[in-house]
Amino acid sequence: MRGRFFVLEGLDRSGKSTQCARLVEHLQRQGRKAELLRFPDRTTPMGKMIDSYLTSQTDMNDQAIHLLFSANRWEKAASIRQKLRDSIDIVCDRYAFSGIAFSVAKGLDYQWCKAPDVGLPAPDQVLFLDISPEHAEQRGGYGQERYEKREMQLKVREVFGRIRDDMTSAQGKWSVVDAGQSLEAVSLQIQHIADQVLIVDDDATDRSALFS
Ligand code: DGP
Repeated sequence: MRGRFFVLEGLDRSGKSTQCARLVEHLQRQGRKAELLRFPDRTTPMGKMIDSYLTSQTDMNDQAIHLLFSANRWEKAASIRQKLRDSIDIVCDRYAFSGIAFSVAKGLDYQWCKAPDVGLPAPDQVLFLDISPEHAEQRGGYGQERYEKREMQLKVREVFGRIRDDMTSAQGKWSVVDAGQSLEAVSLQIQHIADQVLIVDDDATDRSALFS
């Protein structure tokens, strides 16, 4: 049976990375093959350019960096599809939804931002870890990276709301998890949602291409 593709999205410091690791462990405890993936993948040549941008070592035009983030996901598209075919579950820390949210928050057009990611492997389930920017900040504060500022995070959260509406009307699978709860409570909620995805008959739906 095909592996399942889970995407965790949310604001900076919403707990995505911790919860991704926990979900991988949860799937593995059930005897499944599960792997963690994260975007941006800063290890590839394109990822290194993204890293340099995020740490403000280089500047780039908003459109150019948007396309670079998308290209960084396309670099992995074939390998994601192959792993899913090989019955490997993928738990992905950010995906195209972050791509849209951050660029639209900077003022770019929504449809323009969506276009480069059309056709990427579509997740079976998106888990959006929702937290207010104020609450996120209390978790040790933001670091030095470019987008880690409250005004930006507020706008990003707003765009994520628009994406959620968009996905829901397109029958995409998008669940909102209250990330302000305890670590354990968030994990349990995520595991519950993931378990529902595992029992759905895989052939019933075709989720192979994003936004199409
Ligand atoms: P992370 O490694 O998850 O902390 O992400 C680094 C930063 O990059 C974070 O502020 C969110 C932002 N980001 C992630 N994906 C994208 C994307 O596709 N486009 C843009 N513009 N920003 C992104």
